[in-house]
Amino acid sequence: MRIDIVTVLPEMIEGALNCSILKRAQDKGLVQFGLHNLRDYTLDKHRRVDDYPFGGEAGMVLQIEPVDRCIEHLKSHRNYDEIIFTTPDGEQFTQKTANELSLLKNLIILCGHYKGVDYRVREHLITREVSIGDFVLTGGELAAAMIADAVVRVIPGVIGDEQSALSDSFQDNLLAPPVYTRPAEYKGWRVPEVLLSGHERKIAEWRLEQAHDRTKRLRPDLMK
Ligand code: 6GU
Repeated sequence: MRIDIVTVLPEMIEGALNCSILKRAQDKGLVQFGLHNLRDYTLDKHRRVDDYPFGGEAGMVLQIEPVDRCIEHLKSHRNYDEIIFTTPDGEQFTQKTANELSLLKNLIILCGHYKGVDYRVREHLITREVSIGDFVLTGGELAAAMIADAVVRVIPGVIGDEQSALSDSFQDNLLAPPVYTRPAEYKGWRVPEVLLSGHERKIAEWRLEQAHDRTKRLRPDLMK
């Protein structure tokens, strides 16, 4: 899979893509990232990519020209399955969205800008608008990094079989059960005995029961 991210702040995203599991996924050839600075696509001699809004509101608006030129440039190299725009008024990004997007071959994520982008970008250039929750970020960069992370980690082979992404919280609408590691006792706080028993069936039952209990208590909305 290939993910191209278009942004005015590539440095805000770069670190997130180039460490740990996402780094290994790139090294294994399971994903390829492209980071594109919008300023490289403007014809403006001062490399400006935003301007005052028509109608006189506060704040600056990202112009359509650099966005269009960048997307056209990318499209001249590949066919894209989806061109996503990150914005707080988009559809809610969920595990289901991540699973769906992980099946695509080529994806563009265009990062939103604090005061918005020229609406013609949204009307004509993008195919899907995504929000990561009901709160507002300074820009879409952290959202884009988060989407890339959630999408890439469910690509088969990115995470080892033992810690399969299929046992994640939310994959089956259940929160994950608690996990523990050595020592079995610390300051008198003990690990649940069943986990030390070696009894596989009982352990599986315990985990499922814990998943149900935690979901009912913490996220009853998922149980419906
Ligand atoms: Cl995708 N962008 C911004 N700027 N804020 C957000 C968001 C996205 N999702 C939630 N808040």
